[in-house]
Amino acid sequence: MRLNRVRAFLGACALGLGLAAVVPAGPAAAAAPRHTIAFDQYSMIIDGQRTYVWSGEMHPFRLPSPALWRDVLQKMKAIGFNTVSVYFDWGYHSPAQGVYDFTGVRDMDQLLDIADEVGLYVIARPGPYINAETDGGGFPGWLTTQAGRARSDAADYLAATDEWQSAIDAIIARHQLSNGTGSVILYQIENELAATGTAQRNYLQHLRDKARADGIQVPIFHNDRGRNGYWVPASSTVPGTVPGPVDLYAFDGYPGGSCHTDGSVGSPSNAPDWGIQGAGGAKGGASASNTTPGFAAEFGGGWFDYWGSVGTYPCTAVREGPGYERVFYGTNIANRLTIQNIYMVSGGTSWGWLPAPVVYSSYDYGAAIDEGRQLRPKAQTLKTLGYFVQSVAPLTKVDKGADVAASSPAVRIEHTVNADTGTNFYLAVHNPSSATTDDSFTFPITTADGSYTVPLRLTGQDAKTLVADYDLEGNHLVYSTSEIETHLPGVALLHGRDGEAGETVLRYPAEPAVRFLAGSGESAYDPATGDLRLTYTHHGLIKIQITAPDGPALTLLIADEDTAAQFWRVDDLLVRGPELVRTAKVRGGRLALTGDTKAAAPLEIWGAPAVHRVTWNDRPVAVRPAVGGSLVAVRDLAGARQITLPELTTWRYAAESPEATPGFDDSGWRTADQTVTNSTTKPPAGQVVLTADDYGFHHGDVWYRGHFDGAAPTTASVTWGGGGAGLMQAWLDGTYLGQKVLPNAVATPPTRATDTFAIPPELQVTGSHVLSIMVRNNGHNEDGGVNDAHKEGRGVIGATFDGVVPSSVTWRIQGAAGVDPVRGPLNNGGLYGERNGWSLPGFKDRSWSTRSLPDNSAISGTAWYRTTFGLKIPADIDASLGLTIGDPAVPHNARHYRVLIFVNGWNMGQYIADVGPQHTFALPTGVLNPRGRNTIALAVTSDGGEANALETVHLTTLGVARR
Ligand code: IPT
Repeated sequence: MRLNRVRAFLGACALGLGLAAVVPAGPAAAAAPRHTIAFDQYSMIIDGQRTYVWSGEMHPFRLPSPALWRDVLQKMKAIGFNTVSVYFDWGYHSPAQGVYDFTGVRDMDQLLDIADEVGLYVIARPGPYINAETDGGGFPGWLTTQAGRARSDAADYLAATDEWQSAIDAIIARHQLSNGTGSVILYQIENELAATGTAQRNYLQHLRDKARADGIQVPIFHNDRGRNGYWVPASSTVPGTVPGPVDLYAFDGYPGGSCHTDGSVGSPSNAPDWGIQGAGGAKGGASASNTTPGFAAEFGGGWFDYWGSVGTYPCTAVREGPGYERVFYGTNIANRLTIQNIYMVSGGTSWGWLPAPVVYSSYDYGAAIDEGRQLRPKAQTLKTLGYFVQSVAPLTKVDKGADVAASSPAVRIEHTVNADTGTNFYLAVHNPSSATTDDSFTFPITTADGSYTVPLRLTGQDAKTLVADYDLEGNHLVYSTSEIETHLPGVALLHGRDGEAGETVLRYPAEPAVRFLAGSGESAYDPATGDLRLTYTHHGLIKIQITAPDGPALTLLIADEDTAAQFWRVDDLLVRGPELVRTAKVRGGRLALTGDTKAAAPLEIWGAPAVHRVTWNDRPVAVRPAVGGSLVAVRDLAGARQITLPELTTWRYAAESPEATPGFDDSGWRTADQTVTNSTTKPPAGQVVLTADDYGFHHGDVWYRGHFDGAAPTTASVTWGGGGAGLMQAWLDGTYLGQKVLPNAVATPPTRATDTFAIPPELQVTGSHVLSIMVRNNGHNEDGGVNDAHKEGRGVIGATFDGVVPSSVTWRIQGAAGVDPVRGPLNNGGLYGERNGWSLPGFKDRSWSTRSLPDNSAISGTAWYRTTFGLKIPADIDASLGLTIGDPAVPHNARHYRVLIFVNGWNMGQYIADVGPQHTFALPTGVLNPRGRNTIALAVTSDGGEANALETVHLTTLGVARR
């Protein structure tokens, strides 16, 4: 077997197909431990070991707090992932062509160090195009001004991507597993490039060549938008696919459905067979490449939510919850997708001006780890699946097994077999998989051990993977109707649904001693076959000690789902009790555990026979040995104390928008003087270019002042681009004309419009005039369609007076005053307050008036509210806090105002009262100082009057844990 693989590997290399086995060259490499990364049609093979790559997506740019990267990555590891998939967002690092910033929250070296330290492999996805519901799909603002078609082989575009790759590849290359200096195992070029012409082929080849030239040695892949067979390695012989310059083929899919923005929920969908169970069958052709592992580069772990929604995240977390995970991920496992990345596992926040027009600030995604970094119930199901795929090695090399028919047509069995070990896997799922009926049935199992008829039940949205003919820590498992969660020498953890019957059959040459240490059940030994049959009902924890005359002892732990959720597999240990176990270090008989508690929790440890002293978060824990080989803490671990948060009662207040007044001095602003733009939205004939990006103002708010002499018009029509739920406000000669908002609540929201302001008769006089316009740019479009959609103009595109282009208007433009060196290019736009430091913690606001909230009137335009408060969260408490504006029970109300939320200067999101749905904004520790002073500055942009004033504002607790 091994010989074959090596031969295949050399053959592929000779063909230049780049099966990556990596031998670093040069003197520096000599010291580093070398690792090999290879693959075949079954799985990745890392250091000669077949590896199930069980990956979750998280975005460092959506969590502006490096200390919390460790928190989230440890949580991912704890819930069973061995890999994290990471997009890198070009625009997040590049405020201007040639300028790249990887400092502070943008320090990707640090992120990759932490991933390695935590023990996660990394799938690096640097784009250049990422989509990801980010501004411009990850393209920097300055890229909108290029002439050449993006995502093609246009020379100016490739020069730009070269810049980005040079910068990001230098970092990624340092962290490759192959060098022994990190844990990056895979590298993605582009994302969902669904155009397949020559320009795109050249482009992909260019990206690949550049990556290799930059020292990227790990296998390279692309993520196909659906399993279309676009960009498949040349080694594959599946007909109808498009070859590309990649080593692996990968695709994405979101077949689970999400909750609807109006609050309705569709019925469950069916899980597709996107691998060896599907059409194409045993050859593996159904994965669209028959020489590389089944690879879902993104598979739905939730879905994003839209401006104007009722707020779908809590609903999506349930719809794509435990049942969905078992049915859909289970089906993928049965289809031999041995590289599976769940998008998202920790969604985070699209803070600042990161959101693409389709999304608001929260990118919670209904994911397993919520935006406040708390584990949702679905994380526990992921844990059972993640531990399973990593514990049961034969899963990494399966073929489609013989057809198996269940006794009920309401159930379908997907059968796979590992030919080397003889291990059989049976996925039992409803037929169709969307069905949720209560079905009890049997199905036949035939393995080297003989033939059995196995009883099973499926009720609700559910699926189970049973294992037969398997070496369970030196004990031979004939089959079990409980699912395997994990095992280590001396102990195995199985699980099943509470109240459902289970049976586990093990085989021994002579009758073993069987003791139920906890829970109840029956045991029967058949000397004719050697079968030991254990029968029981899943409930709580059943502990069975099996001692065979010769052979290793085994403690079987059989848990219901709630009990299974209490277990943590950390390296070679199994720990039960705490809310979370992060790390375990054994040294000289001492075991140091770290983790979290919420309520007081018991602690039991398996797999540490030589340990006699235990610490929990560096504090000693008294333990005693228990029957069954575990250690048990004598007293419960302490839980978290409750915390109290200050009321935000006193606010300082100042109005701004002086740009609206005729006498405002705009002499320092840019004069609009360009006559050519590469935006897809050209100005009307006879008008200068006005689009903000052409003048270097890429994010947030931008002001325009149009000066003209003569008669004032009766109407002014403005074509403008504002992204999702964008806003425009206008004044003539200091008089407020009103505001316009782009409509929302549809999957592809309009991102530009032409709107007309009627000029009040009293302003229609002859003289010198100034038309002041403020446009809020809620993001550049993504470029999913490869049609330069990100180049749609932002700000004012064109203006006509009484239907014609006015002959002599001098336009001046002002956006952000510069780039915040700490908070980065996406933190600020061009509000007067932002340009003058009002968003910053150090700003002196003592001369401002005081206000209390809710306020009872608002100006038209923007006013700021600032407050300072202290926090005294104890050092051993991880308090996840948020800021809530208005009534969270009402997704949107009739108030026409919106708020930019600056916390210690960080722009943590935008509240839009009449669009919604978000009321609560996560404030990550690091942005927030848990033990010191904090400043909140709210920029409130309102239509004015009593009805459009700021509502209540308070701090909220999103989760409290002790660690
Ligand atoms: C796919 C993208 O690859 C990813 O970047 C993100 O946008 C995700 O979906 C949705 O959150 S796009 C695909 C579903 C068409």
